[in-house]
Amino acid sequence: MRYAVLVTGPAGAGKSTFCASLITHAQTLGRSVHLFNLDPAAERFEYGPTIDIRDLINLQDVMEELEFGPNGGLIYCFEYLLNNLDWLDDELGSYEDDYLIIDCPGQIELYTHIPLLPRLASHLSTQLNFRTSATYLIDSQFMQDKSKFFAGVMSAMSCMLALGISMLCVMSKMDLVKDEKGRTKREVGRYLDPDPALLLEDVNSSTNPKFHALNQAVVGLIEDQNIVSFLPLDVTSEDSVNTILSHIDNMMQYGEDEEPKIPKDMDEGDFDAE
Ligand SMILES: Nc1nc2c(ncn2[C@@H]2O[C@H](COP(=O)(O)OP(=O)(O)OP(=O)(O)O)[C@@H](O)[C@H]2O)c(=O)[nH]1
Ligand SMILES: [Mg+2]
Repeated sequence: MRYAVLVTGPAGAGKSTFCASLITHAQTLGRSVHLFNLDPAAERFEYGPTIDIRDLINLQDVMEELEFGPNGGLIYCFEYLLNNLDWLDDELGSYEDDYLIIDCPGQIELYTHIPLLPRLASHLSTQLNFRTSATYLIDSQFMQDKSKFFAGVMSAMSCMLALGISMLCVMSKMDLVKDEKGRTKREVGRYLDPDPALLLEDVNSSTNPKFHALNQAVVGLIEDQNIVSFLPLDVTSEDSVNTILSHIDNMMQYGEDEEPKIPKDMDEGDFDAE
């Protein structure tokens, strides 16, 4: 079985940093995971990607040669990828097991307005038989007030609907919102798994009464869909990265119908693998 996890989220949310820490952590567990860079504008990586869209097409070239601006150029790069998916198929090869971490670009309109990433996700799952999932990262520093929390939840939802695969919401950079005693600041912590009633009260207190019905509807949506809970991510903590990796594994049922592997120290002997 092959697995792929799309690491998504707005610009600067910490996607590339998270990808690197997932890979480091998986390696300490003796697991083999591969980085797939899907950002044609990426400049450098802590880990060299195994698969890299820049090997197919480079944003700088597109902007120079076709005179596109940065956003039009990005869309061009993605359309080019979607028209040349056999390149991706070749790059992916036909391994029997594989675990890909896909570092996505930060322009969320690529997932929500134009179906570029959704088409890629569906190619991976239907054509290439990957179990595919996503994570959506939101920067904890943006979560310090409720209107931003609302905006964050709505963008996470629209991403999930567009991708149509299971998605884990992650609040990143938790190391930046600790108080002097090392505890998560209350105004951020309460958004990890917020109480809808309190949320409504909070947000109503600062909005024009005209919008209270809308607030109610949004809170209702948040309450009904389980998306509202965010897992805290602190890349400086191995435990935190481990927790998120196990949630991702769980979401894709990683390893559940895997062939039992012969432990390393036994595979040279005369054992029958069955
Ligand atoms: N303190 C802290 N800084 C972080 C963390 N994650 C990312 N950063 C910083 O945030 C900035 C953006 O991080 P990236 O990982 O490049 O974010 P990204 O989502 O990949 O950004 P784009 O690809 O440009 O959309 C960098 O300066 C990182 O060093 C974190 O967990 N804690
Ligand atoms: Mg990045």
